[in-house]
Amino acid sequence: MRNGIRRAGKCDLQPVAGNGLLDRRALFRAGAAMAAGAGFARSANATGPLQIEPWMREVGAPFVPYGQPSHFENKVARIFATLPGTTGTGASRTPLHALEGTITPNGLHFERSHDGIPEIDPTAHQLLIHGLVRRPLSFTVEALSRYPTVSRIAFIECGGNGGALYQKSPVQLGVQGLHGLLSCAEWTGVPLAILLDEAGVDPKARWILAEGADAASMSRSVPLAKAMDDAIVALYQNGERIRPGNGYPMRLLLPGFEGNTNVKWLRRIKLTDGPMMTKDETSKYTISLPDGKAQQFVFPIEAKSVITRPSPGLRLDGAGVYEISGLAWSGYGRIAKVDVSADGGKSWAPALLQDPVLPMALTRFRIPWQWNGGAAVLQSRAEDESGYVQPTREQLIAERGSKTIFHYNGITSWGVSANGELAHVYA
Ligand SMILES: Nc1nc2c(c(=O)[nH]1)N[C@H]1C(S)=C(S)[C@@H](COP(=O)(O)O)O[C@H]1N2
Ligand SMILES: [Mo]
Repeated sequence: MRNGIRRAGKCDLQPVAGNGLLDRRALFRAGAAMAAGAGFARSANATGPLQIEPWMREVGAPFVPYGQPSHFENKVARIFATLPGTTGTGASRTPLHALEGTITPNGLHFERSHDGIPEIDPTAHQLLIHGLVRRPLSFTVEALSRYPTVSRIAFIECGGNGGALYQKSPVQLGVQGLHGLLSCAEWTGVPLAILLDEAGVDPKARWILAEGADAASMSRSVPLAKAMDDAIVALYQNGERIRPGNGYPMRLLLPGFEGNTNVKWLRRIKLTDGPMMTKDETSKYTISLPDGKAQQFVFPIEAKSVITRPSPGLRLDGAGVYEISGLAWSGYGRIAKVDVSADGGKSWAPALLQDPVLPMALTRFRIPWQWNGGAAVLQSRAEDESGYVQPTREQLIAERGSKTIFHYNGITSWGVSANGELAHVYA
């Protein structure tokens, strides 16, 4: 497979599902043997003795204060668009097809901003906690840094991610274009419950309003129960200060809740007795149903998965054994299982889940596949620990209609043609 997709070797393992899916345990048991028999390494006799390469003949580059990836990797980049006539509102998407493991490097974390990225002086920024509390409090970044901190690996997915799959015919994009409003990082900060306890929550409080310091003043209402449970006022992203595009100097992290509620550039939390019905939770982020009604406050992301490799834009280089790999996640907890199909959903085989499998974090899955060089349709189907199973696209649309763009978590299908090319298809 070109473009760096891993290709394993010939092996005589028996298929466990239609169209060539092999036992996931082969990745452990026979992984080395598969590679050894593969013939992808060249014979060392044929390549001759090791040469002194040009880069060994001169002193290497000096140190730099902040490192960047190799320039040979410069195609591994976000893609983005802003709405016509604006500079700020739009999104950049994570190149999921080009990444491995489960953690998104900070420079590739997706960004969704309703009015650009504010340039916030961290020494001037404050977080106000007020409303139904005994005493309103204001925190500087410096003050927050002295509170007990926790770290947590969590995905953030925009509620609009995958929205193109509600359309009648399959939009011809790859996994980055279709599902790239999804990233996962280790977030570090102060549990919001500690700050709310200090302010003294009035027994009448039921919700919080969280507001950002951007020009959009983006704000969302969230049940107090979530704020007291696992919400974090995050200051760090993968060990360094949060990037400007992701909420510097602080953001709200609500593990498993739709991206929009994870308010960036957080400046205000107001405790209230009910939701505030802000523009961001009435005109947007509601699910329009076929009967004209709308579902509001749909918070957790339902279980979802997608195959990242192979996927459109990448290409299979001749019949043989390949590893199918992808990501699964759920806002309701851990991923329990991912099944993969190579025949458009007729038959399924369980994929290997790579450790660690964390609640509300991305989980990597893998399964070996013997491609016979013919047509195939690759799909993945996640199940979370609540027992909820990712629906097919038909099931999702039968239930919800297709008037919305939000919370698409149906199955995605990649069609493979005999020339090894992949395309987004509806199976
Ligand atoms: N203040 C503020 N917070 C915001 C937004 C925004 O525009 N302004 N966008 C929201 C949306 S729609 C999403 S999906 C997530 C995206 O987080 P990220 O940009 O760090 O990936 O941030 C949310 N928080
Ligand atoms: Mo979003």
